[in-house]
Amino acid sequence: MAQLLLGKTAIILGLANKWSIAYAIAQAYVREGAKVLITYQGDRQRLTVEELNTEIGAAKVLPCDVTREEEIAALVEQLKADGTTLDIIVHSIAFANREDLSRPFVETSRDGYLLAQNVSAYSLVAVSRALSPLMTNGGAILTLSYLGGVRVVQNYNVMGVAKAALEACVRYLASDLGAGNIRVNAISAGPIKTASARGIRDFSKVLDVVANLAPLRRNTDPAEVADTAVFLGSDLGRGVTGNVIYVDAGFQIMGLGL
Ligand code: 1JT
Repeated sequence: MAQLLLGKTAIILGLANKWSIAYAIAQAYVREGAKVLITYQGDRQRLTVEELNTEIGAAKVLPCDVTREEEIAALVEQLKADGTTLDIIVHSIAFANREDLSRPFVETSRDGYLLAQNVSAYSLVAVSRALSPLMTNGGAILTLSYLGGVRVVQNYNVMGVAKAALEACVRYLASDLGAGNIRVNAISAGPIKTASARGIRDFSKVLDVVANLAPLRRNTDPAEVADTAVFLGSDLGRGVTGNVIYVDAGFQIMGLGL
């Protein structure tokens, strides 16, 4: 089959380890012929991501902590210096304090709330503002969301509020950037056992409940999230912007299951 991203350059933010959704997306993008750039957060991640890249085959691995404006600016300068233009930006970044994903939501501290918003939602705005000028030929910006942003999902708590903000950011960014033929969308993935999710209380139970109730009677595979990211990043997605596409084995449609 023809490669869907041939001739396109994509930058992928949020690849931390081989369980990262961003890792699956990077692999799918390379498979589809994209030139892939990967960023890592902080010196501690550098070696890990460079080693992972021996399997991925991305063209470049660059530093960028999205909470630091100076690092975002340095990334832009680096890309400009290399004469790089971008077609696709993948934002696959979220963070909240562990205790904020177990205690009742009403207990969320101001610091915990702002941290989740800063890393998980505002970073999309910061990255879009800085990098969209490199999308001289139009482009696609993608982020990852979760159902907890629109429904109450026990324990998702402050991350749910951050995902609600993130999905609203997608709509406002889509409106602003549409004139430059830049599309902005989110993929709302079913729960996936990433390194971040691993430590969460009852996460295995979450996976079991979802697999039992979802129309497809199974959990979500990162590779199928990645294939939707291929679609949205490719010209096949050219009419889609400001949207949230569910890749969740259908779970989101269900009301009650017995
Ligand atoms: C973060 C974490 C963002 C886990 C995340 C996340 N987005 C989805 N998940 C998985 C998840 C987590 C819970 C859940 C359902 C899915 C952990 C680190 C911070 C960022 O509850 C039912 C709690």
